[in-house]
Amino acid sequence: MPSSSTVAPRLPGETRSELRRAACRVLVGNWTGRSTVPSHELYPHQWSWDSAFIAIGLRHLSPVRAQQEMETLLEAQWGDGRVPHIVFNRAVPLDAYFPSPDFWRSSSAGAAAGAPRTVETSGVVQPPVHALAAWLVHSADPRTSARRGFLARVYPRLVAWHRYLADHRDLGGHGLAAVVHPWEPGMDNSPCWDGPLARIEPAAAGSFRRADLVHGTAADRPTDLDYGRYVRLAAEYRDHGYRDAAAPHSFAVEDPGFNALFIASEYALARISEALDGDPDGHRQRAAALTEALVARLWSPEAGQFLCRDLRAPGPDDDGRLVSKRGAAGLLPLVAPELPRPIVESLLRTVSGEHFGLGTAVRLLPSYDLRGAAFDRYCYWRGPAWFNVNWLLERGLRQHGESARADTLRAEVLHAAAAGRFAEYLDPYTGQGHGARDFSWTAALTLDLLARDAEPTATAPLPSASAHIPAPAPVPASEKGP
Ligand code: 9WN
Repeated sequence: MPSSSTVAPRLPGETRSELRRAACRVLVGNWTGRSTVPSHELYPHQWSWDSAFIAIGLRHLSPVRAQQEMETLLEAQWGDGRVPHIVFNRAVPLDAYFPSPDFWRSSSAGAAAGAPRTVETSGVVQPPVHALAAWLVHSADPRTSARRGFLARVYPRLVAWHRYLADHRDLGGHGLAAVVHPWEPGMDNSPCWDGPLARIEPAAAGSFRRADLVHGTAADRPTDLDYGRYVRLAAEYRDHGYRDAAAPHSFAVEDPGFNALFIASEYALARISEALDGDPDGHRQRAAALTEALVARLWSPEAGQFLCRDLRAPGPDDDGRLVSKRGAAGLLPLVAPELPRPIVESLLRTVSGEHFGLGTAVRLLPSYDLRGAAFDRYCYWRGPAWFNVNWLLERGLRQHGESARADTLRAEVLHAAAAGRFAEYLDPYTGQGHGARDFSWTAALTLDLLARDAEPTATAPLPSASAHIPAPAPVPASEKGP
């Protein structure tokens, strides 16, 4: 186990360039022509927040491809502004992933909500990390971005996306966006959803066929009972035309991770609007109001972190109840720049305290409370460490002046990515990889962290980083930018 004073070694130059080549190879291999699959076997379509993280890495390989990644996703935006969590590739057989397009039936069932006619999508959403990604993609190569009119094209779509969240998803009425399905916060199987999900009658076991168990280890994946509930909720939304005003939304939760990314992205919209000679003030005001609502609704001084609010839990004032379970999403508000300093300090203590143990018990932030009864080091979002969460934490630490801790975390993430063949997630205690390998956001965020400058000096032995590293296939010169 690491001690709190451990400084992860900086990868030597040779290993860094091998790792970079390997990460590029994954992204090139997972590119399908207009976007990137998270993993060819397990997730053979385009996913919303995956694409944002992927674009953040792709910008170092091909700024044009990174722009395309974002634009392909945004082309599938619905008329009401929602950005769907999956954009289906029609060339992929229906049984390759469940729920497939014939379950969602977006173009017909979602017509009243403005679902596109020419592409099939899911009807739920994922965390709004897109404006942040778009800004970072632009910043990687502003000249090519300007020449291609990238920001001018994506800005109105991103504004409409945020407006959808503000207008249709403020189910609690206090300014935060609520998620209406465990797939929406991106952390599908978190123990934080166990309570809200327990009230949902599952769809009959024989009424659907899962595809994930063909590729994933069953013990690592959500149970059939949970899947039954996921299916029930999605079908209920679909059968109400995906209209938020009409749907009962039997699951409705204010999630701190989702709203923290909303805040970070609203600040990114301010930067984008400035770059387009617009007025950023409205975005800054919305970001500040969201931050205030996040603190007022979800901060728990006793827990020293943010918690989810279950809007459907019976409570005295009809305002739901905070869920007492500690998910890593409750630390992600560190990405919000204007968080009050005492809250930042409390979060920093929680990150390395007994519940998350970063730098003391584990090297990467686990997805769930190490001390929680539901903690499981292998099971989907019930304990394993995920690269996107750690990338966000690294950013949050740096933003709040914790550069030494951020440097250490960055080095640990790079080591883990190298040792685990770009695994989807890791056992937080041993660093052993689980889930899919050659996972796109792991490779992309590796590229992004490699692209930053300073790293701490080497003090410990290196993992074998280069064992799985063939040369990447080339990206055509036309996609590389000037
Ligand atoms: C459902 C694609 C997605 C990620 C999610 C992750 C997992 C899907 C699933 O894979 O969710 O959206 O089938 O389990 O939980 O965060 O975006 O990588």
